[in-house]
Amino acid sequence: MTYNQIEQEFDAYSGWRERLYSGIIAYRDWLKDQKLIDYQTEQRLDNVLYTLQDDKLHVAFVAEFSRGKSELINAMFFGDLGRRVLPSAAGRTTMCPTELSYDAGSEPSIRLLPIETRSSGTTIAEYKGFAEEWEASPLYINDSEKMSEALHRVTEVKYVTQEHASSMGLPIASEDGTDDGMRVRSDGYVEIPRWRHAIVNYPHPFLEQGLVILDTPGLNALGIEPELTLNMLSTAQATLFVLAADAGVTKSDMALWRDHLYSKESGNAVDRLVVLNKIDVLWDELRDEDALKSELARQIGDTAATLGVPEEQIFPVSAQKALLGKIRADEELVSNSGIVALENALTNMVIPAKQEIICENIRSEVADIGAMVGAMIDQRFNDVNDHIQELEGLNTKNMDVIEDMMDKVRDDKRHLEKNLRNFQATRAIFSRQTNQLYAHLNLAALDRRIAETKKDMEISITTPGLRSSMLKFFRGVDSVMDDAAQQAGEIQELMEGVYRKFQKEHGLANIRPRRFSTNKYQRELKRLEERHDYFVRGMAMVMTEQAVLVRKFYESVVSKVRQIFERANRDADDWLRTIMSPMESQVREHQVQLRRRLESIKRIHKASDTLEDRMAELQHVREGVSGEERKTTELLESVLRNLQGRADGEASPVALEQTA
Ligand SMILES: Nc1nc2c(ncn2[C@@H]2O[C@H](COP(=O)(O)OP(=O)(O)OP(=O)(O)O)[C@@H](O)[C@H]2O)c(=O)[nH]1
Ligand SMILES: [Mg+2]
Repeated sequence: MTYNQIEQEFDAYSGWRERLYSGIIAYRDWLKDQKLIDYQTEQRLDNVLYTLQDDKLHVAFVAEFSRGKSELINAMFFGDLGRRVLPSAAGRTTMCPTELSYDAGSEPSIRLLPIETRSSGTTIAEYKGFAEEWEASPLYINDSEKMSEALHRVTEVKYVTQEHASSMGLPIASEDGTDDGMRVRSDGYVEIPRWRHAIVNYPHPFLEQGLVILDTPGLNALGIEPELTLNMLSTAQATLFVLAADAGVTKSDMALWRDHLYSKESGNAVDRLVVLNKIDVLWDELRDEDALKSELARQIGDTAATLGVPEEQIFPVSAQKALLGKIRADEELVSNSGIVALENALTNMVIPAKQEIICENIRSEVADIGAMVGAMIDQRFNDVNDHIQELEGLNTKNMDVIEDMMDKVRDDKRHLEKNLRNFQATRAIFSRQTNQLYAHLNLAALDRRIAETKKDMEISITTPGLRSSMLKFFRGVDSVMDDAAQQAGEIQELMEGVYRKFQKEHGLANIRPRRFSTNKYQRELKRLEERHDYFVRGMAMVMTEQAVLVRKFYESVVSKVRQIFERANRDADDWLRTIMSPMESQVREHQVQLRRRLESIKRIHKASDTLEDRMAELQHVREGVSGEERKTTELLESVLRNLQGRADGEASPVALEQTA
């Protein structure tokens, strides 16, 4: 087998994920055993584990038709299979966006969504939830003939009338033959893709580890299906834009790049790699090594200048030779194909980006739980130390002193109970404020806003008109989020007051309630707005069937905004459900301690226990808490070590692990 960089990096990445996963399980189980966490906190840790498990890495391939996207995917990911997996041929080949991934829960298969579903106004993401809408065929992975037959279905087309094509929002090619639309045959029928989307469930090692590859057709797919640009490309950890050395950067390549891939906002498209494919064409033309080198350098320079990216971001390769080289295990051919540098660049981009996201998502959660557990342990120390001190003052077995002491503990206990009753009264205010928070995040209200905006949009026929009603919509939802943030702040303050009171009056450890921030939703809304504004501005230039497209596009934005709100609601639920729990477990533990202290003083009082015995026992308890602390710190540190690195701009955790 040929040396495969991607495979190694993926293995390292999976290893890292496994370590993190099992570290968190060990930590959680230990905390449970020691009763250091309550049920809610345990669930928070389970959620962290779930985030880790459900972890996909998206890589998208985008280009005009025939630049070699499918061939490149074959070469990069399936070279070890000894044959071509995705169909790749001259002319338009891939007719529908094709997602390659693996879900162990279902059989290997190819699922196809009929093109007619475009008329329904439902997004591809939503269709994923409805298995019966897709046409599924099994994938016989050990029979290469049957397998390529099945995969060939992504090339299927059908012929319909122009009206029918237009009603589905499919643009028709102009008579001068520009390639932006569906081709009209001499009999007047239009050739359109038979499928809108394909999902291939294929048990390949990379896919098993969570890689999701998106192959797009060079059929103005991005213009036709806004969801691809807005959702799939924007969530991809990397996008490869493919050009062909024999074609150069054509006008339509440029339009694709400018309209869908290049983004001023994110600098010079940092998560994009540009591939200059088919360099073998030059090998044939230019036999002379020097001439070849300078021609390549010239093409790279030109491409970089035209696209506005640094030269280092452009990778000259030959997908065809790379695939051939891998199939034949011809290392020299693989090396000449340039594929290794591209594979390295991709893994260096995708894996750290994914790790960064994972770390970002769980780091603060783990640290937060760690701090809470630390405070619980401190409190255990305090309780036992207080008790030891108490008994140390008892060396004279003065009955009065003992009785005083009992009174004091009893007072403490009563005081705590009273505070608990007062706290119940706070609950009424809490639930009122909670209702207000839910009112801001209310989905029905969002739906009303959506309906209003839609009405606005339907009456505005100009692009600026559309733009302004969409911007108004975004401003509206942003200010709703602001209101929600403010309300959450008030709840937070109320709860902090409660925490402070208990902590101050009962000497409890300083734990603060968890925060609820709307920042991440607002950031997502902002990004959505930017992408979407960019899209609308580009639209007037290229689109003909504006009304249909706006509707489709709009639906995809709306579903995304709705998802953000749904998530905010779920997170708020979670937050409100658990905001009290750290303090409740603190108080519960303190109550138990008070009862224990009272009991032990009573026994000394009744002389059924000697002071020495009690002291020895307490020393033993204290040692127990010390041991508990050591082990807890150890387990937490092992988790945090796996989460470090990326945030401070150091090497990725995977790289750290390898050099260690
Ligand atoms: N010489 C040469 N030909 C290549 C190379 N890569 C792909 N091709 C050829 O280019 C043609 C198009 O390749 P595809 O992989 O189908 O291109 P695509 O970008 O997927 O095209 P669509 O699916 O139609 O959008 C095929 O005939 C390939 O054999 C390469 O590196 N060198
Ligand atoms: Mg293709």
